[in-house]
Formats: sequence, C-alpha cells, structure tokens
Amino acid sequence: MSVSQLFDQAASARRVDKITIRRPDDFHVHLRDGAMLQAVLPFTANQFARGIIMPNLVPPVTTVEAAAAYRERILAARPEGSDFEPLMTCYLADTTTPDEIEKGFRDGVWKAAKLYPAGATTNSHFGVTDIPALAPVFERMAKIGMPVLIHGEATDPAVDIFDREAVFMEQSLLPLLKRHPGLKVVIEHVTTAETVDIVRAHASRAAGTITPHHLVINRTSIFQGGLRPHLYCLPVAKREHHRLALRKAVTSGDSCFFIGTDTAPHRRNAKEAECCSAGVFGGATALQTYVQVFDEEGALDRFEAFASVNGAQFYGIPLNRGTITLERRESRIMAAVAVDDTEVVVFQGGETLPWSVGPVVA
Ligand code: OTD
Ligand code: ZN
Ligand code: ZN
Repeated sequence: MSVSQLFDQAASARRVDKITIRRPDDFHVHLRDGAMLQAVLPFTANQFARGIIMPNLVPPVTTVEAAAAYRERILAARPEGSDFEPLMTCYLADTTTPDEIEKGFRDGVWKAAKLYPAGATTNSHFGVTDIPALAPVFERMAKIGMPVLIHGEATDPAVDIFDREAVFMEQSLLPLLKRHPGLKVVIEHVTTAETVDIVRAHASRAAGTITPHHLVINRTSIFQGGLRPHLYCLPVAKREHHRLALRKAVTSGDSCFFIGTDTAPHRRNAKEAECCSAGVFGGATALQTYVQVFDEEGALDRFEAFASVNGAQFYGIPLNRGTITLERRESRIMAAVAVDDTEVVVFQGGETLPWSVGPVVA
C-alpha cells in the first residue's frame, strides 16, 4: 500500500458521515404573510425549532398588537404536527416609544427589536432616519435586557454598495455601542472580515449572525456567466477574502456567532425583473449548506454550538430539547417552491448537495 493510500484510508476512517445535534434555531427569518407564508414556513419549520421572525411586512410590525396577530398567523400556517415556535420582533421606527417596547417585551410578545436604517433594504422605508434620536428606546432596552438586531448598512446613496456595511460600522454602530454600553446588539448577516472583528471585540454583549449564502458565494458569483438575480441580496456578497473570514468565524467555536439564515423569499417575477428585489430564499437548504461548510472546514465538532447553543444563550432562552440528524447522503434540491401561480427559486435549487437533513426527534 502506498503512503497516499494509507493517508486516504486514515482519512476515511476519521470521516464522519452522520451527526446528531440538539435541534437548532434560526435567529433571522423572513416568513412574509399570506400565500407566501404558507409556502415557505414548512421549510423553516422542518429544520429549526424556533425562529426570530423579521417584522418587515407591509405595513411593518411596529406594535404589540400587530406582532401578536402576526404570531397567530404563523402558528396557524404551521404544517400538521409542527411545533415550530415563532419568536417575534418589533420594527423600530422614528416614532417607537420606550413604553411600547417594554410592554411587548414584558408581555412576552416580542423578544427583540429590529433596527433598519431607513431605506437600507427591502421594506425598510419606515425604518429609523436618526439612530441617536432613538436613545430613550435603546436605554429602556438596555435596562430590560432586550436585544436590538441591526441591519448594518449605510443608506447614503453616495456610498459604494460594497462599502455600505463597513461605513455603517464606523459611523453608526461603533458610536451606538459606545453610547449604550449595556445594550445587547446582534449585528445581522455579517458580510465582512472587519465586521467579524468588531463582533469579537464586543463579544460580551454583541453577537453576529451569518447566512448560509454568504459562506458559499462571493461578489463574483453574482456575475458568473451573466447576471444572477437569485444571488442578489442585501448586504450584497463581498470579495472572496471576506467569505473566507466568515467561514473561519462560524467554524471558530466562538460563542458570539450563530445561525441567522436571512431566508428572504421573493416571487420569481420580482427577482427576474427590471429592478430585481433583494433577497435569497435559503430556507430550504440552510442546514445542508451550513453543515457542508463545517465539514469542508474540518469543524463538524463545532457545528452544534453554532447551530443550537450560541444563539439561545445570547438571547437568554432555554436550549431546545430534541435532536436533528444530518447525514452525508447526496440529495438533489428542488429548483423552486410554488406560490400562487408563480414560484420562489430555491438557493442551490437544482443542485445535488452532499448532506441531507435526516430525522428530527422532538
Ligand atoms: N436582505 N432581502 C430582505 C431582507 C434581507 O436585509 C435583510 O435582512 C427581504 O427581502 O426582506 C435582503 O436581501
Ligand atoms: Zn437585513
Ligand atoms: Zn433579513
């Protein structure tokens, strides 16, 4: 037997073909409403025990009443037998009051508030135009231990789209962290190496979510062989060295990083349009993609912390009971999900992925 054959044999002896982990949560999900909610919820509910539900509906979820009603619609849309638990959020607007924030938190209606700089992404037009002016809200949130979840991109149209995250971090996030030392902050969908460092530097009270797609694509992927609208999302994917930094961050074992898929479905006609809507529908392939990344990075032993422990600990909610098994078994991913008379294109749809989602034990 040659030396390389010996190596191959040793490698395959070490190869893990199946892992069973505590049931994971998705700390950043767009479930939408109506027919879209019906169509996409089964995918998230099949993979995750709980989800932090984004409030960027039209109109946005800005009141306790609207959040409670949306929660009921999600519960009603769950597939038969599903125990998926939606964790609601409040959409921060210039008019949000500390009392409304605290009321929804104390009543157990919402777990966090979402800060969209006005105009930064899909349905963010009612977002915050002046972050420092919301200080009374942030002070109250710090006092009651309620996290703020931030879409971190500058909204000045003069800022290059690939620099918008970095500019926001310097101009808005770091000052916010300084002004409110007791505020818990989740920097959503981290896309740059610099933001990874910022999360780490504030890990005692800051965390970062990272999407499956930002671990797999870089900005060149969006233009591979032509313009690929289904890979366009916000924040837009960055250069390759950023993607590599994100893969290092998620597989580092550091407790300040956890799952937030940012699954953001849009109908095919809204994506393949003169002005393509931002968003990647990653909900159907999230765990398959994440586990593949951990496998490729030789870090399967760290997957459970990222998927099922770090986020719950940051939010101060109990860890899930029950397990999910992921298996090294090729499966061909469905290309699209039907919604009304159209469909939503699935991230990595039509491809054969090396890992499959196996049984869930509740
Ligand atoms: N990004 N699309 C959407 C939201 C996210 O900003 C995000 O978190 C959406 O469609 O709701 C997107 O590209
Ligand atoms: Zn966002
Ligand atoms: Zn989002």
